[in-house]
Amino acid sequence: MPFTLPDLPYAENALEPSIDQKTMNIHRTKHHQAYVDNLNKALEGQSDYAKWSLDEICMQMGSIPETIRAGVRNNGGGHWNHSFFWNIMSPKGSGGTPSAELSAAINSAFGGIDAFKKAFAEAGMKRFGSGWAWLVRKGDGSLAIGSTPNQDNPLMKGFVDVAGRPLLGVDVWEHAYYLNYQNRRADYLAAWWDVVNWNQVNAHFAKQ
Ligand code: MN3
Repeated sequence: MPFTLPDLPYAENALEPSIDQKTMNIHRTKHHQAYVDNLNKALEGQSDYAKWSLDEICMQMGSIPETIRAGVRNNGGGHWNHSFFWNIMSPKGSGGTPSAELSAAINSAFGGIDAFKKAFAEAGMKRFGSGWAWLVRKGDGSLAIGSTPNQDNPLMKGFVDVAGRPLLGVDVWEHAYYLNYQNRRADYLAAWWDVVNWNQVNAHFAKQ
């Protein structure tokens, strides 16, 4: 089964003013769609790997033959990251708050939610060029902040600095914010907290 573009769990304009409708439309129907199409192309005729789930593709990137790996890494990562990103956002006021369990883990790792948000935004600001910032639950259960270039993600063990299960992630490619914020990545990151779907982040955290 080829991969397909997932539906948004809310209306295209539902994240305004943090993320405007035009950005959301182009981001999803052009950029994300291109990752889906190019992932399918990269896996064409690769019956061994075409059966894998998107999670498996990311987690076992080292097993993907080098002849197709760059295409699978960039586009499989792009498909995974954007599918995840749409779901960890929700309209302002509807995303809930960090659960008691997640709050305790954040306090223990970062010294509080404000300190966490500051460190997370810093990871997004320091990512030079295009990439992502992540809150990750590592293999030992502890939380960490990481950032990845391009469309890499923390599932790609052996390819990234901070590996583990992503709980939260933000796209800091210019295509994610440039129409509305131009060069003001910090303003985008500040406004983005309004549309974080903590209920979904809690669910990711509880799964481990
Ligand atoms: Mn993007």
